[in-house]
Amino acid sequence: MIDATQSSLPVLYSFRRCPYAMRARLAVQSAGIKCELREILLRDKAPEFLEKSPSATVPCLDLGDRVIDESLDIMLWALGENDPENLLRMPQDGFDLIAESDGPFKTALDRYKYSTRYGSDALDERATGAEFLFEINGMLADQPYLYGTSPTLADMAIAPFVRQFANTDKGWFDDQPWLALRDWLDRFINSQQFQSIMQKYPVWKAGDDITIFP
Ligand SMILES: N[C@@H](CCC(=O)N[C@@H](CS)C(=O)NCC(=O)O)C(=O)O
Repeated sequence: MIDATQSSLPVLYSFRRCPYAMRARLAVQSAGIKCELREILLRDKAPEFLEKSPSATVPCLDLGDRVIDESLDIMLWALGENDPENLLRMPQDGFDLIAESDGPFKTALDRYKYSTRYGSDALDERATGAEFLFEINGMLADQPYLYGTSPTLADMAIAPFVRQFANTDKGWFDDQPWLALRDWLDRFINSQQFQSIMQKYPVWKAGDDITIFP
């Protein structure tokens, strides 16, 4: 722990269980960029966070001279600084796949997981989400990661949402004939990278000692 007044590190506003924040932490960790991590409570957001984040969503990275408020942009910035695992070595198609995940798949995921809130038909939404997951399963049929033998930005950007989809009804998810997808997800969840970004941090408030991440 370092005294709050001594830090001039980038500040990463995050929330442990948010899949967008997970992927930002994965990229920042992979790049080895030291940040001050501030754990935000979504139902009681710190005013300092609200001042910085135009969207009032996590993750948000404050670089001092500018703020990056979108998780994918945080990933691209961090890996643009340093990419020792070559996560950016990905075909252009990967960006379309991420857009499909962030768009229609995420919409179906929300309307499946929170069907009461959305007044949606959970099973219809689950079926829509599953179409995307079968597409991914096909990509993984003869290679361990979406674009080959090592993970790329797309694996990191998409897997946190697939994890959330799987956890919505784990019994059903595990019964589906998408063995390659399940194996990919299990490897992601059990990876040292994922385990270490899922450490618990106390909720941040101004004046607290700083938490360095990674
Ligand atoms: N497009 C944003 C979305 C981030 C987002 O929606 N985060 C959620 C948590 S998972 C959030 O902060 N929601 C605000 C709230 O619940 O008040 C990004 O990619 O960073």
